[in-house]
Amino acid sequence: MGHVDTGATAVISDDTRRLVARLAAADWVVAFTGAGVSAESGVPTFRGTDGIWKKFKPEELASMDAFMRNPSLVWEWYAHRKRVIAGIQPNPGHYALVRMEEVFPRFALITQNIDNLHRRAGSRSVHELHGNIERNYCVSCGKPYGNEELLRQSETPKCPACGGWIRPDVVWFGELLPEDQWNASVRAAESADVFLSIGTSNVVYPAASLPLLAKRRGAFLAEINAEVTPLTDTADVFLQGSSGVILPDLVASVVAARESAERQGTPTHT
Ligand code: BJW
Ligand code: ZN
Repeated sequence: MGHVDTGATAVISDDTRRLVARLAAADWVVAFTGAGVSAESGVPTFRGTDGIWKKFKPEELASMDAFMRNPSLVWEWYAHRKRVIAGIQPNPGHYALVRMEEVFPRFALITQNIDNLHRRAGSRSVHELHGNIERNYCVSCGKPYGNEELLRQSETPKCPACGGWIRPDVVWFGELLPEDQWNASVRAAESADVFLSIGTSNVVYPAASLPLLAKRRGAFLAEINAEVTPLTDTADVFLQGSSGVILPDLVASVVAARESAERQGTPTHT
């Protein structure tokens, strides 16, 4: 356990060494992210000691039933989070994942996060499993809406076209994940040489089945998290700590290892 310490007395764990070696030789890498990756930007996580669901019950806010029962309560909660997210910035963990996209011949980023910070950081191959808080749509006619026009008004927005309620374009409990994003994520998980599960509690399905699928299909499974999760025992390596610290160090080590392999004429993928 532990992460790469780049200080004078570098302590590199066995798990980190094994992961760097796998990534140095990898062709197809998948990163699967959760709320922990955005925590260092100031986006609260869902579960755990500082999680937002210590204060709010998910079934009272993150479901269609909850929304139809009390649209203004649910909209207000999202409007608040939309404003918070608009005011914060990606952190070094997000930028390290942008770098990974440049380093590996094939790379996909699968995220459960709705905050759009991966795209804002510059990642391009992003599959969003749980939607995006910057988008909204009418529950009656499906018409899409951006945030700007809706956040200017104080009341719960209704669709000018048909009068239906407008909701955030996020996936609530009991709802299906966007089919195209899900299918692309399954294909990536099935193909990955290395699958990185980063900053997710791995308890929300079907997303949490992706690391297991990847491992079953032969991927080397690495977990990076501040705490142990239900996935930890299954993972081939576990790097415990903050993604904003571990990921930049990891990318730097992998880039160095790939460059050195190239200089020595060693093929980087097997
Ligand atoms: C750090 C760190 C740092 C902190 N560095 N690490 C039994 C009953 C009812 C339902 C079900 C059931 N069993 C299964 C279900 C289905 C349900 C489900 O899985 N429920 C479980 C919770 C039990 N799933 C669904 O309903 C899904 N749909 C579905 O299954 O459709 C089929 C179906 C159709 C009809 C009927 C039934 C089924 C949809 C799931 C949608 C999830 N949506 C949310 C809300 C999005 C909108 C919003 O934000 O408001 O998505 S829930 C919430 O959890 C959000 C997240 O994407 C998701 C995952 O959370 P994540 O990212 O893992 O965050 P945390 O907070 O849990 O963890 C953070 C981690 O980071 C921790 O481990 C920390 O240690 C770590 N960390 N700082 C590194 N700096
Ligand atoms: Zn409408």
